[in-house]
Amino acid sequence: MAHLIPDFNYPESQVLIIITGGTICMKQSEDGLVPARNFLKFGLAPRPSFNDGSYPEPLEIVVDDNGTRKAVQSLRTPISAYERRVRYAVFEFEHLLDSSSIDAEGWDQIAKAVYRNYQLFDGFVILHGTDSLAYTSSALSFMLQDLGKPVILTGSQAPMVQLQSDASDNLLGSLIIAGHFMIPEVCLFFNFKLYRGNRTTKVSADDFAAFASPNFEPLATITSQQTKVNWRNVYRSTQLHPFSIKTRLDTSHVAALRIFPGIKPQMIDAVLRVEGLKGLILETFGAGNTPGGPDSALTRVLSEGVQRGIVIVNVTQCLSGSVSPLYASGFILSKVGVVLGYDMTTEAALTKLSYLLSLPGLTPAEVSAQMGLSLCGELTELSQTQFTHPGGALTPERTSLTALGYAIRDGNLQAAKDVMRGDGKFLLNDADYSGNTPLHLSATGPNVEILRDFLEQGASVHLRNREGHTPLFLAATSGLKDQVVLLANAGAHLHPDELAKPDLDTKSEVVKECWAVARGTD
Ligand code: ASN
Repeated sequence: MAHLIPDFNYPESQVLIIITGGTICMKQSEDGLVPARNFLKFGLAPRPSFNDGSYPEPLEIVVDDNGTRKAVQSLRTPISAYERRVRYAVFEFEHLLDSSSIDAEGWDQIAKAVYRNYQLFDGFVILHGTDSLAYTSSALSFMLQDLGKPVILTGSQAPMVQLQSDASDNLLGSLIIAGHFMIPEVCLFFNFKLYRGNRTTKVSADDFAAFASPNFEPLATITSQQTKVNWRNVYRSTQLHPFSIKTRLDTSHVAALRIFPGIKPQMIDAVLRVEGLKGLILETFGAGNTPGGPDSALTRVLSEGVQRGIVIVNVTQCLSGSVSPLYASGFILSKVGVVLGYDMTTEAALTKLSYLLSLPGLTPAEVSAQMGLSLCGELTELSQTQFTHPGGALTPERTSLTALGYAIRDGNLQAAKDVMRGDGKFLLNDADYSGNTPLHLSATGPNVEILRDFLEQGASVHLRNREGHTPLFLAATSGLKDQVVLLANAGAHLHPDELAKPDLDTKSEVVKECWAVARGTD
């Protein structure tokens, strides 16, 4: 596996922990377990694995839409197996929740907290109850768009303050991954496994192995001291857009219904006739089957619902596998306009439908079409017999990186492409001995098209080299305006440490101009 973070002298990373509630931060009360405030004080500061005792300076976080900043206490972990410390601060929801009460408004609060603080932190960990964790993880995967940094949701089955608990392992694992690995996805970490958030489902009410991702293998696994990242499967946005959020999912006009032997068509009809209903997730048997045939009352009810403009999505009630028009009973559903949800979980299908229904101007036919496509890795499209990604490749070869260095220096796009797509491929986000990734190298190269090519393959704009510099910083200090503009448009920003540097001492007008663009003051 690639040494994404070589083991020397990297700058410490900064992670924001957003606390929404859940068992992890709960304490016993007369009425049972309830979330308690000041988790940093009672849950983290007293534990050596979360606090190396250095008590660093407070960190600034943004707390509201007006950009109000507040300095809050930060802590540092001891040095990790990758010779790096993770420094973190905590942002606690004003009203902490048992996650069974979370709704679209709560999802908005999380998305906004990430958005406001996006440029200040390298990664985000969200503490959340387990009950609706798979729903929230799925929802956020659609809401956080063109994400370039890790957002990891976690929680626990037992409170942090309980003697035997999974809380410490889950939080520490999340913090380490968010602080070390540039996995730009909404993920769920539990019981030593990192999953793609929109592939998860809660499978146990009390076991520490509470979550599974039945149709998609974990993105990473922690085994003793090692974190093994399955880089091939990491999803990267290949759109050159900066990070943005979409809020206000429409959860008020959707429903989910599970088929069972003997279900009455009138029951389904009653749900389909609920005032204002726009979408229904239908959990069917096996590979997508319902009772009755083409002429059955049940098929008629579904067909009429579709004709009235309701988007009905077929997902399986099995834990794993995909729906398909394999059997006559499933085939007829597709024929009357019920959408195949392939191998989506109910959680992903429901939140995706809520997301699509909240977009202005989409017709039911357009929503249906999108439901059958993968928007951010939530389903396996039929053509994807094997998920591959241009960034995922074979074992890294330093020789390839050297060859790439020459191609970039010479501005030879074809040669750069040949190296990237040739046999001796390395990971797109791999780094040389100075910690420079292909994007760092191309940010200062003469041919901006090479930079564009790497960005279009999903290269991360946020990785920093050993000196703590981003590709944007290198391009700006080199006075390469095209490169600076392209990187900024692709979501790059200067790291707070780069912004904090004393004002640039240069006579070069073009460097000054580049700095203005990079700082966002242009
Ligand atoms: N009821 C809790 C919650 O979802 C369960 C948990 O976190 N383990 O908030």
